[in-house]
Amino acid sequence: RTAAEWRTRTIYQLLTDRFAQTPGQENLQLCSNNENEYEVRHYCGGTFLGIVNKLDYIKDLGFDAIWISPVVKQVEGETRYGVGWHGYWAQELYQINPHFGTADELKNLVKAAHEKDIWVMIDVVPNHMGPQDGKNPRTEEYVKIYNPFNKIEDYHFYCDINNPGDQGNVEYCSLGGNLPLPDLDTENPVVVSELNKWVKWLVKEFDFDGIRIDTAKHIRHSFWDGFTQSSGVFSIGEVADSNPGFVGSYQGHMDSTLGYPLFQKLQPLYTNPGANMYEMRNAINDNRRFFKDTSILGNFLDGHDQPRFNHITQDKVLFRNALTFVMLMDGIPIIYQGSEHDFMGRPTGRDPFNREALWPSSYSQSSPSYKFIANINAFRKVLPGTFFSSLSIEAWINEHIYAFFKDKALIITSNYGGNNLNINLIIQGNGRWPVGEVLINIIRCEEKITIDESHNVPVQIDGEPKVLYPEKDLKGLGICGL
Ligand code: ABC
Ligand code: CA
Repeated sequence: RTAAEWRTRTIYQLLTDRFAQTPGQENLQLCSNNENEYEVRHYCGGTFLGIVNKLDYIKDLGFDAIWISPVVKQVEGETRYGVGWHGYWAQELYQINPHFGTADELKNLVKAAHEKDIWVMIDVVPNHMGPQDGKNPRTEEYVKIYNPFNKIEDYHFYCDINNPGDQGNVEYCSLGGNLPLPDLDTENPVVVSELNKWVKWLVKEFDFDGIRIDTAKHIRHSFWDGFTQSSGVFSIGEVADSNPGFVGSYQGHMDSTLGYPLFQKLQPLYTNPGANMYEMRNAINDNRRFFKDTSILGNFLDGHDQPRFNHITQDKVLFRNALTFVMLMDGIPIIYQGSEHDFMGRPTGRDPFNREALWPSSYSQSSPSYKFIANINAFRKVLPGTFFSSLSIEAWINEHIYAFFKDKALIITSNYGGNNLNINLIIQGNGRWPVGEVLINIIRCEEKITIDESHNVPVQIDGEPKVLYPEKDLKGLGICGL
């Protein structure tokens, strides 16, 4: 699948171990509401069969793609940070993690997803292998357990990443702090061709539609040209950095990246009514300056490495504004599992607690955030291709409000939160709509706004987001009962 094909999709990020257990073999007590830091770093029993069983839950939520955690076999040893339940600690690249199921079950998952028109993006980790606690990584004894990288010369000389400003340090040294992840020597041509061969095999064998590349900033840019080409599918790299110039420099070596620079603004701006929305203007301008194509950036509000949005604020009006922005701004929205039930990652909001099992939600499809997300996804589904290919245009801004036009839509978000306010605004239509045209708010269908005699849009802001669209263009499409 190509970038252009992915552009119209929305991605649900799920952690295989935490999403759903195999039907008939559930232990729903396992990992539910566990606040013990050590225990939550262990397997909770989610499986590929569990995902298959809950594909309709994802489909009804309106997603047409999923990003699943890495699937390869992990190092099994106990460590100070628990075990590799998350999938980022590989031992055997050509075997499937038996905790999640068999290779055939994984193939069936992809097949079942495709039958429901859900694409599958696989998380791949070419930077390092899994850690072994309390052992010297530069010994034959240590590296012999890995496949295919079982020789000392397959790895960089051990050092710690301790200087984030020094790209040499970031690329050649080990992540993981006091439990170092053995860093592959991705300058060694043998290692490079082995990794390229592997990703090609993985994508073909299981029929994946895209790859999410872990730790993209920890390998030199030029490595990615061959790697992404070998994969043959759309790629989104994780360059975990707030500098748009730096993150943007990776686009081209891979199709796209996660929207880290925008994310840096989203959480502070939408969780804190005191923050200044003019920063959003700057962030969007910076994105356009430094990325070749912002329409395919993987935008997110939170994820398994970030604090839960709903931990930072419990104001659901703010959450709905942030969701509206991230799901309709230029880019491919990525929504993290549990958002639809307002999970907050108790008690800290962060790793390891932001990776809750989903089963305590009982997979309810009637919770307010589930319905809210489903509604926006349904709206995206009926929009014409021009919505996704055209970039947003700022429509109105002040310290609290960020509103934008995108194709025929006018999207109004703010960070006032739920304060029962009532502000009247006139947004200039700039000739976009004829006098008398009726716009309907697809978030609250009873709200309709008529374009005034000066071609402008008179709106009343109460703190909730608005997604306005010409009513006549929605006829017959099932949105708001039209
Ligand atoms: C475990 C424990 C942690 C413990 C750690 C040492 O070991 O759980 O509590 O602190 C996997 C597991 C983790 C595990 C790690 C290490 O492995 O999921 O639970 O942590 O064993 C990817 C994945 C991530 C995965 C790995 C490793 C990589 O998404 O799930 O972790 O395969 C860096 C990397 C990034 C990585 C992330 C976890 O660490 O670059 O690829 N994610 C700064 C740095 C970033 C750094 C980030 C950490 O902090 O510039 O390089 O990411 O959050 C600014 C902040 C900055 C921040 C930027 C993005 O935003 O001020 O701190 O970036 O606003
Ligand atoms: Ca590296």
